[in-house]
Amino acid sequence: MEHSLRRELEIIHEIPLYWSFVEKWAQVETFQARPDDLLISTYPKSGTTWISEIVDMIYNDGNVEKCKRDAIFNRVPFMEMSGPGFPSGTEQLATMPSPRLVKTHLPTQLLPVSFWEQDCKMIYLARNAKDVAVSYYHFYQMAKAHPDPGTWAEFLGKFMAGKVAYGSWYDHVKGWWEKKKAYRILYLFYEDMKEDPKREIEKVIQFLGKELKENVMNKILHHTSFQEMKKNPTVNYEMMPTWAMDHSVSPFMRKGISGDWKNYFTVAQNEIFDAHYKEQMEGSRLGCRMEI
Ligand code: A3P
Ligand code: EST
Repeated sequence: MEHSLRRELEIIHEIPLYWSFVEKWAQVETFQARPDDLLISTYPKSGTTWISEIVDMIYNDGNVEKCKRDAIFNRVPFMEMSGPGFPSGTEQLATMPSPRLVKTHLPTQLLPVSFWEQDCKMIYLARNAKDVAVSYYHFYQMAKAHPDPGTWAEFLGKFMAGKVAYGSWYDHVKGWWEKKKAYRILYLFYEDMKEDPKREIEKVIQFLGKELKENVMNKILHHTSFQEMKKNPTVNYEMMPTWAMDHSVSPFMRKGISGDWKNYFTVAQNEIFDAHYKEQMEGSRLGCRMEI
């Protein structure tokens, strides 16, 4: 299975993506968003699963048992996902009762237009580029749909050039930052969530127009901590078949920290990265903290 799954990425509207997603692209493009959908958008490896579990906990009033009803990839379907052996995200969503939680990694220009037309609320979570690159490198190794990442140095080069699934991190975070000006988007940062999860969860609750009791907040904080999520099979992706993801190569819930890039970047790589970063982010007011 491994050999048939690991294939080069294909290009769709100038963005590299898994061949199996591209194959069903028409379903994505024509996807019908509903006004009460909540879209959770991220560049891969930015804490998608974490924010998804937080939002599902808020929707279920902190009821842990309800949140354990199914795997996260069924509770919060991955809209553009499709591949042999899985129902596609759009198929899952079509039969799902409202209000739906929808996961995507798409850059703004590839998002189905119905989300803009319906003026859906959206939460965008960004994480600093260096930690994303390190996390993505491990994900490429454990999730079998990816092309061989090569060495860390090779992968880092591809990441900087935007030659990875979902394309350029820089364009992704900047694109969503711009959309925030005209649409209902709550723009959050992984580093802020690590620093003060309660403060960030409060922002989410307010954005959703909900009110939660203090004891519910405490339950959410505990249940969505890295330690709890790592051992929770409904969120740690151990419910995915091992032919698709091999946690013995690298667990999905890997480290869950900020600043792990320091263990991977050489001094030279860091200098080159910083210079390239400055160039790419020139003129944008968006700032990510590389550590906390
Ligand atoms: P690392 O590989 O750096 O550990 P995504 O869900 O977007 O694929 O992101 C996965 C990354 O988020 C992984 O990063 C994972 O460990 C981290 N993560 C998942 N749950 C987390 C949590 N509750 N707290 C902190 N980090 C978490
Ligand atoms: C890609 C990004 C992401 O955030 C989560 C997942 C989970 C499901 C993965 C997919 C992915 C990458 C492609 C696959 C898929 C399961 C089968 C498919 O081949 C590995």
